[in-house]
Amino acid sequence: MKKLFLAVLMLGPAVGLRAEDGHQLWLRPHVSVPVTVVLPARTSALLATARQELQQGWQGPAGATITLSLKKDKAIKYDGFRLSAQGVQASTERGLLYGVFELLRRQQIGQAPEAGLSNPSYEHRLLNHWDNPDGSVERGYAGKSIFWRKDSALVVTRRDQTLWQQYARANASVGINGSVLNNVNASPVILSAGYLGRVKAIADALRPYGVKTYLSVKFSSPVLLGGLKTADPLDPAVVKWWQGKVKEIYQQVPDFGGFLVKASSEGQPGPQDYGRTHADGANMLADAVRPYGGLVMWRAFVYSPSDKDRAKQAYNEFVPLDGKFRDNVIIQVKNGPVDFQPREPFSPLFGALKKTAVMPEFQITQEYLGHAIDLAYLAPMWEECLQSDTYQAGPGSTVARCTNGSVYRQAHSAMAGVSNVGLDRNWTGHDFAQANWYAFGRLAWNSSAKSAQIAEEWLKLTFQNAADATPAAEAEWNAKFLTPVAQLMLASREAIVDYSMPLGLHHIMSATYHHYGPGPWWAPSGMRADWTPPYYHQAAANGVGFDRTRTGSDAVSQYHEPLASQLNDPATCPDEYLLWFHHLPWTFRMKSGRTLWDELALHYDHGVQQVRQFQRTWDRAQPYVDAERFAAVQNKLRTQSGNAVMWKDACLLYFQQFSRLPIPAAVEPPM
Ligand code: GCW
Repeated sequence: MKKLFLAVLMLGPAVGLRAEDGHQLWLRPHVSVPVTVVLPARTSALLATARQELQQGWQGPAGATITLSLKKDKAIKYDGFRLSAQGVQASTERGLLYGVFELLRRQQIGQAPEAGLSNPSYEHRLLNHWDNPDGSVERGYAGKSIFWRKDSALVVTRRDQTLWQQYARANASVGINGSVLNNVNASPVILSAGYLGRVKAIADALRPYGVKTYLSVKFSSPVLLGGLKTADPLDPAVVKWWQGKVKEIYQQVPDFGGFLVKASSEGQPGPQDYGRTHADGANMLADAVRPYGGLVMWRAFVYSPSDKDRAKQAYNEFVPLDGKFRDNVIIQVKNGPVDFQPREPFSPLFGALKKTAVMPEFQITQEYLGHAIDLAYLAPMWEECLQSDTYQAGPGSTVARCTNGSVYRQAHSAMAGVSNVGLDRNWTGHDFAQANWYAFGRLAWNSSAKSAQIAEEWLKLTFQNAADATPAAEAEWNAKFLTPVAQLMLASREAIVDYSMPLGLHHIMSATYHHYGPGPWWAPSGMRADWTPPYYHQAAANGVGFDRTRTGSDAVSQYHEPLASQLNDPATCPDEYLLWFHHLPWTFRMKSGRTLWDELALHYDHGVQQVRQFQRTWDRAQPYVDAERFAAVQNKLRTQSGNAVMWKDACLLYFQQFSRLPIPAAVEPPM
C-alpha cells in the first residue's frame, strides 16, 4: 500500500495534464461535447481526419450537426473555405480540414464563429527542414531530427509514425501544406532507394493531414549517386538520370511535391560548374517533375568571396534571367539580401522580377536570434518584410503582393519557413519558439495578419485553461497574463536587435560556426572576408557602417524609386537601416538630435533593460503558468539577460576603440 502510494506520488506530476501542456503545442486536448458530422459522399483519409478533429474538439452547441461539403465556387481560392453556422464548404479536402481547424480555434479562444470566406495568401505554405540523414539538424536548437536517425535510418517505428502524425496535425492546424524533409545542403543519399522508402513512410503519415512531401536535392547527385561523369544540366544522360529518379520517387509518393535546390551557393555544386545558368539547372529539374505536377523551388541565396558587396549578388545573378524559368519554378529568396540577420531591409529581388515566380523564405529557427535561449517572437520581423513597399508597380507593391501573384501574375505562389522543430519534448527548444511555428503558418495563410493578434491567439491556445473561462477569471487572466505577456512577445525581437545589432548593423555575431553571441572583432587570418564581421560594420576612426549609397557599393540602386533615393540619403534613411546603407562619422547628428555614438550606446542599453523588464513580467505571470513551463522560461530569460549585457559591453567596448568617445551617462557602464 505504502509502495503504491509512493508510486502514484512519483508518477503524479510527470503524467499530469498540466505538466504535459507544453508538449501539446497549441493543440491541447479539452473536454468536447457531442457533434454530428456529415461528410461528402466520398471517403478519404483527409476527410476522416476532419471528422475526427471535430469529434475530439467540438465545443459548440451540444448535438449540433456540422456538414462538410465539397463544392466548386469561384470565390474560393486554393485550399480556402467558407464557414457558416451549418458547417464548412471548400473546393478541396484540405480546405475542409482548414475550415474545421478554424472553427475549433474560434471556439477555443472564445471568438464568435464568424461566417465567411477565408482564402490563403499563398498556394504553397512550406516548412524547410535543415535535417541531415544522420539525424543532426543544421541550425537546429531543439534536438535531433524528427525524420532521420543515425543508425537504424530505414526502420520505421510506431513511435516515428506517431510523431510524424502529431507534427503533421500541428501543421494542418495552421494551414501549412508542405514539408521539405531534408537540408538544403543536401546529401545525395536522400535519393537512394533505401532512403526513399523512409520518405514514403513519412509521406504516408503526413498525407492524412494534407501535408505534401518535398525533398532537397544535391545538384551533383547524378555523379555522386548515379555514377555519371557529369551533372551538366544540358547533358542528355543527366536529363535521363533525373527523369528516372523522379519516376522512382513518384512511384513511392504519388503526390510528391517537388524539389528544393541550393545550387552554386556556399560551395554547393550547381549549373555554373558547367558554364550553365541557374535557369538551365532549374528548368532541367522542372521538366523532369512537370509530368507529375511537381514544383522546383530554386534558392537565390548566392554570393561569392569576390563580391565587393555580398548584398548585391543575388539580384545581379537573377535579374538577367527573368523570364527564362519554366512556370513550375519558383525562385526562393531569403527575406533580407544578406542572411537572416535580426534586421535587414527586404531583399531587392522582391519587386525585381516580372516574369518569374518569387517566394519569400523566412528562418523560423533562431540562428542569429539567440538559438533556443533567447525569447524572440519573430512574427513582427516577417510582418515588417511582407508589408515593406517595393514600389515595383507604384506604391502599394508590398513584398507580400509581389510574391503572391497580385502585382505580376505567377503560375504558383509559395512561402517557406526554415523549421525550428526537433525531438525535444516541447518540439522547439524554447517554449515560446512554438509561437514562431504557429505564426509562420498563420502569416503564410494570411499575409496581412497582425503579429499582435497572432500572439494573443497563440497565448490563449497555449496557456489558457478551462478554469479561466468564468467571466471574472477570464478578465483577470487577460489583465495579468495575456496583455503583459503579449507585450513581452511583441517587444522581444526589437530588444534583440537593440542589444546585438542596432541601427542597421548586421553580421557582427561571433561568426565562428555557432553564430551565437557578439564577435565584431572576429577575423581570423586567411578567412574569407565576407564571412567576417569587420567586412560588414567597417568600423574605423572615421565612422561606422557599410556604404551602400550611390557613391559606395550602390546597392541602393537595386531598389525602386522613391525608396532608392530615400535610402541613399542619411537624412531620410530610416534609423533602422542607417548603418546598413551608410558609413557615418561617430559624431553624425541623428534625427533624435543625439550623436550616432550616443544613439548606438542607448540602443544597446535599451535592449538590456528590455530583457530585464521581460524577466519581471514573466515572474509576475507565475500564478498563471504550470511549474514546468514557468521555470523553463524563467531560466532562459535569466541566461538571455546575462547574454544581453555581454553583447552590449562587448560591442560598445569594441567600437569605442574607434570612436574614442565616452559611454553616455544614461547608459549602464560596462561590467
Ligand atoms: O545562414 C546560412 C547558414 C547555413 C545555411 C545557409 C543557407 C543551410 O549559416 O547553415 O545552410 O545560410 O541558407 O543555405
